[in-house]
Amino acid sequence: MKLIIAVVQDKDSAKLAQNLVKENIRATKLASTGGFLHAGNTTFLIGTEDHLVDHVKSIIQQSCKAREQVVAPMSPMGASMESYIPYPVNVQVGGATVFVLDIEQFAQF
Ligand code: 2BA
Repeated sequence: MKLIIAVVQDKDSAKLAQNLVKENIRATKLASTGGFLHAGNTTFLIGTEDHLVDHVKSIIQQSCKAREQVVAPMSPMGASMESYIPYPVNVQVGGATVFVLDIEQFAQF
């Protein structure tokens, strides 16, 4: 069994949740925040059988798209020095960042 962790943009999370339900794939949604943009995103935890991993990845791929986002300058006063951005920059965010992990044990009580 595998645990798929998918970080997706908030704009895609409703569509992904819907498509997972449609395909009878179980998932948990967590509200999360990107370390770079400090913007809200959504993290899906999806526990699934090994043979369904590629299917789940393709559902994620079809549900999430990349977007350009302009990052406004952040003053050194309002942000920590490591995220200080002196001028507007374009970054491409997403579609989805996906991790696939082995599950040692799975139990439901
Ligand atoms: P953020 O950390 O807010 O990053 C948003 C986008 O900013 C990234 O999109 C990337 O294009 C850019 N970016 C991030 N760090 C950067 C840096 N040090 N310098 C320049 N540009 C940078 P994605 O790569 O599509 O990532 C979207 C979100 O997925 C991330 O939001 C983060 O929440 C998550 N993520 C991405 N890679 C991850 C990783 N290796 N581990 C954990 N979470 C990750």
